[in-house]
Amino acid sequence: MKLNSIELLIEDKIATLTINRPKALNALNTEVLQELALALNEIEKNDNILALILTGSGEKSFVAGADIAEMKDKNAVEGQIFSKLGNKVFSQLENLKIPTIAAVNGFALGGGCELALATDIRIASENALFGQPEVGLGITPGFGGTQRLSRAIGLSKAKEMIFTGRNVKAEQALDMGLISQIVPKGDVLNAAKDLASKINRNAPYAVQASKRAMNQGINLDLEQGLNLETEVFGLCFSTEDQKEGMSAFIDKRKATFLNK
Ligand code: DAK
Repeated sequence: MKLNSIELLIEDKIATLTINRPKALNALNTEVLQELALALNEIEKNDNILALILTGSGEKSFVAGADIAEMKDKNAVEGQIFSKLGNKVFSQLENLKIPTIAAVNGFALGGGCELALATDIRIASENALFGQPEVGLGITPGFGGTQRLSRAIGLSKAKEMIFTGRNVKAEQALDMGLISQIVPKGDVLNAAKDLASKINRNAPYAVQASKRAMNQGINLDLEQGLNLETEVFGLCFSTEDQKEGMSAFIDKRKATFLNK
């Protein structure tokens, strides 16, 4: 697969996708979105990949939003095509069966904040800056920000961020629950790899089934959510990993799970 604006590295069962347009602070243009779709297709097909990390190249920016230079002159039809592509990629990322981590290494503005919100876990370097500045550009957040930000940090805080367009530093983002960890500048990719490795020590099916239950459950009422949990819990008992995990506990040894 030939990629121009992003890089895909697969190492130790962890895929790392790096958005690589440092001159434009890794802004999302059509090519980046198309290549992300291609790379996600490859990752979906590869059962040996157990976790995905998403980051931006350089130490200044994760993703400084959708590419304003490209968007500026779009007409309504072109805007819709761009929107469809973006929403498809972001949903594909959100619905990936493996756990995903955003390693936010600087600006995460507009579409960049929304991209991070489409991952499961966000960790950030101390220089990271989050924001949804779209209303200042005369548009609404268009890659899920009006929906995923409030689910992540609550409606009132999300409204304050989106209505004001103000940026939020890493410390505040941690307080708000937008991210789960801050690390020194330059360390965020390694921290994300450590986190992915910790996750990958566990039974892959159980991790992935937990993700499915949580992602689907958040849109269900409690009773339906608990029914879903019962279903995925039951299915675990048809896996080798459940037998191995519980036998290892009884035998006082470390479990060796399949697919590792
Ligand atoms: N798009 C294109 N180029 C960008 C960019 C962006 N979002 N952000 C930065 N750049 C480019 C700059 O133009 C500059 O290019 P040159 O002039 O060197 O050619 C280069 O990156 C370095 O930027 P600066 O010189 O501005 O660097 P500073 O350190 O001074 O400032 C900054 C960094 C991140 C604070 C500043 O660049 C900035 O405010 N950037 C824009 C941030 C922003 O507003 N982001 C939100 C974009 S709107 C849609 C769905 C979703 C969206 C839209 C539509 N549909 C449903 C259709 C999403 C919208 C957005 O994300």
